[in-house]
Amino acid sequence: MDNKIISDMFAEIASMLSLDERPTARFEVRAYQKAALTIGSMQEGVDDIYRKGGKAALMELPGIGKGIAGSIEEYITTGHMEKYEYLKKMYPIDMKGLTSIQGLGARKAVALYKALGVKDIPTLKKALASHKIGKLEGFGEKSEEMIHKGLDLLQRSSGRMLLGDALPVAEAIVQRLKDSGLVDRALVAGSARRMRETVGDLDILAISEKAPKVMELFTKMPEVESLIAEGPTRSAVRLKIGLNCDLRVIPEDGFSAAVQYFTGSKDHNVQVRTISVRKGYKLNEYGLFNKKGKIIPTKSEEELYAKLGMQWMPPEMREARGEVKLAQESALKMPVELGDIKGDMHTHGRDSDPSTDPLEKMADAAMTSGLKYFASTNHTKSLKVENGMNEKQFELFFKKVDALNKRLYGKIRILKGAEVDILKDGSLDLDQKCLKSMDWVVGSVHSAFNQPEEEMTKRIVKAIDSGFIDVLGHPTGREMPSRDAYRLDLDKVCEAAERNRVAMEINAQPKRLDLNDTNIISASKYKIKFAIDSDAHRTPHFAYMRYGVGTARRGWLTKDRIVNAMGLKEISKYLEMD
Ligand code: DGT
Ligand code: CA
Ligand code: CA
Ligand code: ZN
Repeated sequence: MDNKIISDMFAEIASMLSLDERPTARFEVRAYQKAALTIGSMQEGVDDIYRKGGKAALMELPGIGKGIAGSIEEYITTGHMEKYEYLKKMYPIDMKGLTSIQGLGARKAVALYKALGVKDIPTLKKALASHKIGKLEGFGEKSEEMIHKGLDLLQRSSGRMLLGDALPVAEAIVQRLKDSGLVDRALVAGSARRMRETVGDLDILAISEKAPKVMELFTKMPEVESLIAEGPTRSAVRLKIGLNCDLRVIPEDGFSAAVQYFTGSKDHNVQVRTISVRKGYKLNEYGLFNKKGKIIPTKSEEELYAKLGMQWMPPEMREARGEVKLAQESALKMPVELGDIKGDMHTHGRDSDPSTDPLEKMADAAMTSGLKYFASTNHTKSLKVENGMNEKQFELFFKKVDALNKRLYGKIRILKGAEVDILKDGSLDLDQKCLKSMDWVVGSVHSAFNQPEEEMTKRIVKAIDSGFIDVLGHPTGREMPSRDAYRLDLDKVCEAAERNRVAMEINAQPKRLDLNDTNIISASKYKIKFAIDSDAHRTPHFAYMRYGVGTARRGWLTKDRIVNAMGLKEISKYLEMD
């Protein structure tokens, strides 16, 4: 669907044309603004409309005349838009980015470009740092300060936060609302409910007969830094953690529809709405309505989806990746759940790293989390920062594990393992005898992240082909927000994993979530299993498992694909097959 791209281009054309002094330009500006609005808010793709009815069908849309329809046609058929490119040559600047700053319009943006070479937000920052803007004609100190403030605001509000930082706060707020006794129901919706790896803001929904009291409680909570807006049914606050949070109080009849709507994603909603229209309903954030506009109460999301002839699906799957069609055909398989997880295949302990918790404590915490087994996988000698262990140290450590296993027999089982470094050349950081003595080996890259794609791929494939590793740890190596994934041919790696019966990890650390959802979808085409691991370095980290499970669910993985969803008996058999 090209709507967003075309709508953005039209908006940019309008702002560039607004610099034209001729009176006729004013009409053109209005026309492009209107077209941008029309296309930006349409449900159907302009490309679909064009394919069905040609240029004539485009001209039937409100505010689209012959000239603009021609531009749309040009873009759909050639991928170019001459008018846009012509104007862009005159004003080679990021008009959309710059004019999204409060206090900076198209005219001023061009003036800054001509005087100081400001092209985009980074160059604007430089100009601000050198205090040159205030001295320009038509700007002044006040204007410079306004632009500065506008930029700060934009950057603060466009920042996304890790799910692992945001979700616990959202849940604490929901708990606070419930504890107050003022609400009948409350829940977190939006991207946090879909377990997206980062969230832009929090969306909380509640049912209450005492909306004003709920709003008062919400806007005065200790988590709040400042009030953005307060209304009878909706309030918005800035939280101290640096995230905005919305609360909506909704009547009971419309609650399921509101939960469905505000859970999103937007693209999923657009598809669901199309289905509701075909069924003769109207669906929006206020409810499900029949043709006469009468609300059809639904008690749950399940009932709502059922009315539309669809299976209910977990929020994590609602990303418009084909789930809607499958749900209509009742062909959707339910993904793995946190409750399916019986073990954890990647954990650390004090025997290697003094800053982590001792093995006994890790075992206690694993039991408390309901696990039946976990692999203790300390780092190996090359990883000096984590006090990686050598062969001798592993041998001694495993005696300790044996003793502890005896004591804990029937309660929990500790698997003997390591997180062995995959060295630069693809060799492993421990000798074969040591590796053979283990139940479970995680192989991970912790160095030379900048290798070219081919070299990194060969390195990892070599490690997998060695036959000594059981799972590839955090396969792409990213750490949000600072370190991107290394360059890697994931298909080649998955092929190697398939031929060696090596699993791929879904590392559940909130800053990793590696593999991520889209990687998982690609990787799941191969006949491989996945291990969802907390990578716990301390006892509280076992709780990270939920983020890994959320990510696996976003990648549509069913329980049978997950190594650590096996019970102890089953996994013991699986490990013996080596
Ligand atoms: P975020 O906050 O950027 O991490 O992502 P979301 O998904 O939480 O998005 P947000 O907070 O803007 O809106 C919450 C949900 O509300 C979104 O997932 C779907 C629904 N929604 C928002 N805007 C629209 C819209 O224009 N059309 C439709 N159909 N749904 C929308
Ligand atoms: Ca949100
Ligand atoms: Ca929101
Ligand atoms: Zn690691």
